[in-house]
Order: sequence, then C-alpha cells, then structure tokens
Amino acid sequence: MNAFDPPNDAVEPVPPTRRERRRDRASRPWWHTAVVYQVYPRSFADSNGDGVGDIPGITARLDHLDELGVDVVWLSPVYRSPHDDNGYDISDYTDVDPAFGTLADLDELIAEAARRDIGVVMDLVVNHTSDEHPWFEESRSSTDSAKRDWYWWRDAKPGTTAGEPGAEPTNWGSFFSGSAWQLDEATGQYYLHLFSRKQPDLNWENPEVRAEIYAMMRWWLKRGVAGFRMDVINLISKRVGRDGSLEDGAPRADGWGNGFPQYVDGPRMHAFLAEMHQQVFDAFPGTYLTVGETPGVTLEQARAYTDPANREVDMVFQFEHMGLDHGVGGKFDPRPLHLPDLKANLARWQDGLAETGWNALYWNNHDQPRIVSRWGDDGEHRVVSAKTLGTVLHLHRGTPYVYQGEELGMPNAGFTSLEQYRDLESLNHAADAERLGIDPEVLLRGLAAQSRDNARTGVAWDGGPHGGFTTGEPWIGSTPGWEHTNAEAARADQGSVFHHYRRLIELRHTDPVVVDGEFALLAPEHEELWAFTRTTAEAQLVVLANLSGDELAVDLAELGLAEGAPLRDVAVASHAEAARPDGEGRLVLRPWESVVFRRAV
Ligand code: ISL
Repeated sequence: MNAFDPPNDAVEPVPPTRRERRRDRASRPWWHTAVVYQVYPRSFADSNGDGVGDIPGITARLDHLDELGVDVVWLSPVYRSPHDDNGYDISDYTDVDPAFGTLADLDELIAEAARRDIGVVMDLVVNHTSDEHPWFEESRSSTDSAKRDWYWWRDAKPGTTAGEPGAEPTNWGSFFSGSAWQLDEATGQYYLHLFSRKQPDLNWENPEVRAEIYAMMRWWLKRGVAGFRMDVINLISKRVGRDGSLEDGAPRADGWGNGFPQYVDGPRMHAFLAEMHQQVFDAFPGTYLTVGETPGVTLEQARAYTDPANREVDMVFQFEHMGLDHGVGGKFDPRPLHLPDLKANLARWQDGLAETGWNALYWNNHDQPRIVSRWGDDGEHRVVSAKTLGTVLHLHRGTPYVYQGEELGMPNAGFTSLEQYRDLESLNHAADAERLGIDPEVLLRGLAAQSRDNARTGVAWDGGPHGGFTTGEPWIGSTPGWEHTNAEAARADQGSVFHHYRRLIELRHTDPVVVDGEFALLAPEHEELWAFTRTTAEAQLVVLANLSGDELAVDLAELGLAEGAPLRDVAVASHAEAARPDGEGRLVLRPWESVVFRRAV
C-alpha cells in the first residue's frame, strides 16, 4: 500500500458536473461542451487583508463564476510551497499552503463549487518538486540515500572539476535563465532543474516516484476534485546526458544550449501517460477532465496525446500561437503580430485535431500577457476588442479556457519600473539584460509587453482601493483603471465584456454547432478580417470579425457566403446593433466589431 492511499478505500464517485446534468446528447465527453475558468489564487481575491489572495476569497466569489456560467475551475497551485515560483514549487502535495488557507477551506471550496455544478481541477506539478520537499531533502542528503535516484543527480563533466565553469553535466539552459544544473556542494554532484534551482526535476524513470505520484492523484480525486491540469507534462521523460545545440531552436543570448530535443516529448512520454491513466483514472470511478500543458508540442504529438484510443489526456495546451509575436531575441523582444499567421496557426490545429483528439483553446493564463493588450486595443477600443477576441476564440472547436480577469477585459499591468516586477522569470531576465549591457529602456519595454506579471495583478472586483482585491497592501501592484474596469461595473452593464463572455459560454452550452461544427477558415490572407464558418448537417455559424481599429467592408460573395440562406439571425455580436448585410451582399464592420450569424443549411 502506498503512503497516500487511505486504509479503507471506500470510493465515492464525484458528483456530475453542470454539463452532465444539462446534457442533451449522451454520446459525447462532458468536457466537449465545458468552459474552464482559471483561478490564480494569489491574485484572485484576498479575504483576510494580508495582501495575498486565498481560498476563502475564491469561495466568496463563486457566484461571479456561476453567473458567467463556467463548468470548471482550474485552480493554479495552492499546495504548501516556499513560493519561489508562486506555488509551482511544491513542498507538500497533500496540504494547502497557509498563505492560501487550510485543507478544510479547500474542501469547502470544492463543496460550494459542486453546489453550483462547477468542478474543481487541480494543478498537477510533477515534473519537479520544490527543493524543500522532503523527497528532495532526503535525496540530497547523501549519494547513497534511498531516494537519491528520485531526482537527476550527475557528476561534473568528465575532465572538469565540479563548480568550475563548463563542469555542468550538460550545457542545457534552464527555462528561467542560467544553467539547468545546480551543484550540491555537500555531495559534490549536480542536480537537474529545468526551471529554477528551487525546482529540482523528478526522475520519472524510477517506478517508486511514479507510484507516489499516482497515489497522490487518487488522494485528490477521492477528495472530490474534477481532474488535473498537468504542468509541463511533456517534459517528464528525459534523455539526460547529451549536450544541446547552441544554434538550433531559439539561440540563447546567455550562451546555454538548447536541450529541448532531449526532454520535450521524450521516449517514454506516452508510456508514462498511459500508465498514469490506468493507475489513476481507470482505477477511480467518476468523470474527469485532464489537460496537459505541453510547451513545444507538435500537432502530431498532440494528436497522439489526445487520441481517446491511447487513453492519455483529454487535451493539451499548444504554444505555437503564443510564440507568433516573439522576436529574434525571444519573448522579451516582441514583434507585431501578423494576423494571417495567427489565423493559419489556429486553423491548422483545428484541422489537425478534427478527426482525432481535441483542442484546448486559450488566449491567456498566468504565464502570458493580457490578450486585450497583446492583440487587441486596450485604449479606445478596449471593450469591443476584448469581446471580439473572445468571440473568435470561443467559436473555434475545442474547450475554451478563460483566465481570471479576461472576462472583464483587464489589460496588462502597466508597470514602468523594475521594482514593480515580482516574477522570477522577469527578474532573472532583467539580471541577464544588465550583464549583457541591454539598454534599460529596451528591457522595460520587453517586460511591459511580455512579463508574466502582466496577468498576475489582483482581479478588480469593484471601484474601491486596489479594485477590492484586498483591503491590505497587495503583494504586487494593481492594474490601473479598476475604477471602471471591474466586476461590479461589468455585471451591471449588459454591454460589458463580462456579459459578452457569458453569452459566448451560453451559446456553447445550447448550440451543438459550436461544439461539433466543422471548421473552415475564409480569406486566410486578409490582414484585418478573421472570418470562418462552423458547419454541421443542420446548421452553420458564420463568424465575421474585424481585428482592426478601422471600419472594414466585407463582400460576402468574395468570402463564398453569398449562396445559401441569408445571414439574418445573429447568434452573438460585439455590438447591441450588429452589422448586417445590405441588399448587395456587403456588410460593414465597425472598428473591432464582430458578429456571428446562424443559418440553416
Ligand atoms: O512562461 C513561460 C516562459 O515565458 C513558459 O516557458 C513556462 O515556463 C512554461 O510554459 C511552463 O510553465 C509552467 O511551469 C512552470 C511555471 O513557472 C509556470 O507558471 C507554469 O505554467 C514551472 O512549473
């Protein structure tokens, strides 16, 4: 028996989700019609005035999510953690960090969410633990520790002395700057950390490690959670040994090698995920949602991960579209988006997973800048551009993810000095930039556009100080504009981004074409228009979106839309009075306007 398995394993099935109850078509997985809302607990709502969001704060705001209509909450990590990476460095997988509350608070959140038919999906961070996890503390204690092999320990490169530059076992760079190896002075060996040095990588080759993780997952399912979002899950199978290229991929300014080919989608990935499925999900009655976070995943790999026949995960987050505005110097050297690239990318994933597999659709999460600032217009056209970006995403086929504050059209943090940043990725980058002599103005511009902190400021709930996120001093500065961009104001205004997202979610729940319709991109080369259709045997949705600040005339015949039933019935639109075709089959979209027509076929 495993440490996490309770002695008397009486298994209670999880209650059905809101979608299951409403289900009108028995044949599909419930998550095909679901919308997931991501909560980043540190920044969602602070109930006790200490400046840090917490679990009781989330429970108190569940009615907001209920009104929005989402089916699932994905909770970013709330486990015990030293918070080197805001909780993605876990020191106890079965307890809640005191900064966020207690296990009892979490039980209450799960129960209160269930009362509203909302499932709670946990963040599963098992590529690495914290260096303060007892497993790692035991592992590092000596070279013959029983848990030595639970992590990746290696001697210095042959012919070198541990500690000297170039002695690292491989030249791999970490995701967060610097080497991916850290020397442990006491035992004279290095351990691998693909992320920060406080996030040592677990060795999945060791069957004991896997058994512990699966038992921990069953422990959570038994507690009533509705599934897992799996952090960097495609990195768990590694070939540790070979140096990475200095040229391939995105060459790094800091001179470290690109180890991706050795640890992304590694040789035993599919075996591990299939084993996990069998040991965790097959072993436990209920219906769950599983989504893998898979940086660098290819479409072909994603198809394999999400092919139901392989019994691995339900869907994965792809990253290709997130890189389309990264410049030659990487994410902090952004370049303007070329709209046809984005349309083509999403269309390729629509086609590629049309027959087999399933898409996870997202613009935002806690690692990305805010979409309205990134690819919309967070000035004059903030509200309408946020709505139109939402429309385009939600009308694709797949399961949409809404990141907290996205439904309010929250913009980027607007930080103007280095002192305002908290995220270790941003701070490491700033240190590198200083060393490399990068102009401080250029550095600040890059951070303002791409820092993960852009999405990590407190959610604006009302017009009070700090948008009502906290009554204390927030752990990170607040995004300006909460006086008008806040949840209270948005709920009171039928024209708000909030109500638009609510309508998009309702449309998914009520119109099977949103779920099933075959996707076809129109006018792929158009640089302002995003147009596509979704079609089933019964009906067609026609999506026309103006992704620019200028008026845009659309010729329906040119788009191949002149034939068939007229475009009359509006399913959802960015404006109260939606644009409609004139007698000549011409339709004029106002700046950032979008409209979705529904017609019989
Ligand atoms: O945000 C990134 C860099 O800009 C990504 O490379 C990110 O680090 C990668 O997608 C993995 O993200 C996940 O694992 C990290 C954690 O810091 C992120 O917050 C998490 O989403 C390590 O656990």
